[in-house]
Amino acid sequence: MKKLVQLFALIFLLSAAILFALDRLNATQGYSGENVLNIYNWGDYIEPELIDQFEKETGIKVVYQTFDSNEAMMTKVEQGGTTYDIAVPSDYAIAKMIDEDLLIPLDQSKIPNVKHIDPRFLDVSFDPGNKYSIPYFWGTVGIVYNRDLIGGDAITSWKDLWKPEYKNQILLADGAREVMGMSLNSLGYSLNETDEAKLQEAKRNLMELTPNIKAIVGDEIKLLLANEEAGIGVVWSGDANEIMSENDKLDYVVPSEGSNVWFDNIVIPKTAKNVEGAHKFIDFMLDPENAAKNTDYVGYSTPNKDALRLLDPEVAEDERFYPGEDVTDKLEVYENLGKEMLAHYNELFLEFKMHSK
Ligand code: SPD
Repeated sequence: MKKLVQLFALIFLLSAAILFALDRLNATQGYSGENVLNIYNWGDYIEPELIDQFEKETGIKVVYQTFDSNEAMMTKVEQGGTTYDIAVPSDYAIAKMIDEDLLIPLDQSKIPNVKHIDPRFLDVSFDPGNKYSIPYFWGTVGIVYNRDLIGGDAITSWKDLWKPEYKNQILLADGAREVMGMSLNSLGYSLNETDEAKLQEAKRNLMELTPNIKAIVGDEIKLLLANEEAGIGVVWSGDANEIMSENDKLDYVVPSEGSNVWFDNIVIPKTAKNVEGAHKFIDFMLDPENAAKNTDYVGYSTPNKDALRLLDPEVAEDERFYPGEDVTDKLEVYENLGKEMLAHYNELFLEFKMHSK
């Protein structure tokens, strides 16, 4: 009898250990199955109530993880350790992921709400025919500045950032394309430059900006600028929009030399386990009411024309965040420069980052 009790105790302990190990595995590798949707999105990039609403409407449980750069996202999707059903890369990253066969072609018949997207955001160069991606948000890269803290003239150009009076005043968004692009544009070059001499010149130019750099940061850039820890930030337009509603001393400008116009689209990675649920999620996010609610919360510019009509006209008509084609035509989209050149941009950016610490 004693042996039997010991045997049961052993079986119990082993089962508990196996259940614990499986739970850990799920936590690190993502849950999978028909009733679960693994979403990989930028930080601060969805209205959380929409996740609850989607779960209630569909009975699908959402497991949500965030990233802070295209590079970090692509590395994780390529490694395949965690299998995501949804990811939200930007333009050049989408082109790269298509090239590397990392995405599933979308079934357009399951996304009827695509009719709400403004046609100017469809059939774009990085994904002709929207075979793999559906627009989520878009925007520009520019400069947000605090009129009181910097005093003097308004900032209008990238070149202004190198002025000695901005010592220790600048926060930069932590992105290789953004920072290298800023430097290239300030020198009058394209932000898709591949000429080595010009890239080295752009790096040296960045090194000269070091005394003015306070920090290179991720999503916390918004809090730091809103709390006036620095007077200037190089940011994505939606982040500027969000903090400008909290601090009326802030303004946003797209620099006169030119800048980047970017598009973040929703895709389904090849390793997805819940392709059906992923299509449901995409269609859900395109519903104009949901897209408007998401836009209100996130602060970024929506490509959804019918959601735009539901927004406060003051928001929808603000040309700083909804510039017309006359402005966006002068801006550049990041091109997919190929694996090696993108790695080179990263290296140059990292060298500058180490130098500016
Ligand atoms: N906090 C959400 C940030 C999303 C920014 N995406 C912009 C990518 C530009 N390449």
